[in-house]
Amino acid sequence: MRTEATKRVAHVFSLFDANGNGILEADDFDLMAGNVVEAAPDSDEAAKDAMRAAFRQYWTTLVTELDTNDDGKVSYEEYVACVLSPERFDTTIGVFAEALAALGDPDGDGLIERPRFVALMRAIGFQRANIDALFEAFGPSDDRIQVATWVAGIKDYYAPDKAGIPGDLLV
Ligand SMILES: [Ca+2]
Ligand SMILES: [Ca+2]
Ligand SMILES: [Ca+2]
Repeated sequence: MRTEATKRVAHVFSLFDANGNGILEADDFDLMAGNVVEAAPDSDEAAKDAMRAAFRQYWTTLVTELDTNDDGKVSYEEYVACVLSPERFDTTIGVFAEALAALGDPDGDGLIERPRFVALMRAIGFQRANIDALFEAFGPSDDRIQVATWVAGIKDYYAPDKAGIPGDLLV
């Protein structure tokens, strides 16, 4: 596992601990899903439902795969031990990436304007300056990025063997 990859997933742990008690639990994901959906007022209900479902699946996968002491919560130690195992997380991360990017593209033209991207990433909790740096790294054209670029970027973010990728700008 690359140091950069560990830093990336550690950062996500701190953001996904939405209620800030140092441990991941179902409440965190409900809270986060609510914040993210709220940041996409123009999206239709189907896209919002898909996002909520993706957060639920994310949590279910985490608690199923990582809750080694079986207390229904995921500590940082449990999390970091194997969140970067691609065979366990590829599908869930893929669903999550597609749902998030789709939420940023309410008109379905395959492009995401910067304000929508910023709003969603702010809702997750990333820093504004880092979000802008990431957007630039995605090579925007006319201040818009491709949905597919963002999906690929999210998947790369969780890849244990990747370093020097746009996602490192978020950490
Ligand atoms: Ca928590
Ligand atoms: Ca646990
Ligand atoms: Ca669009």
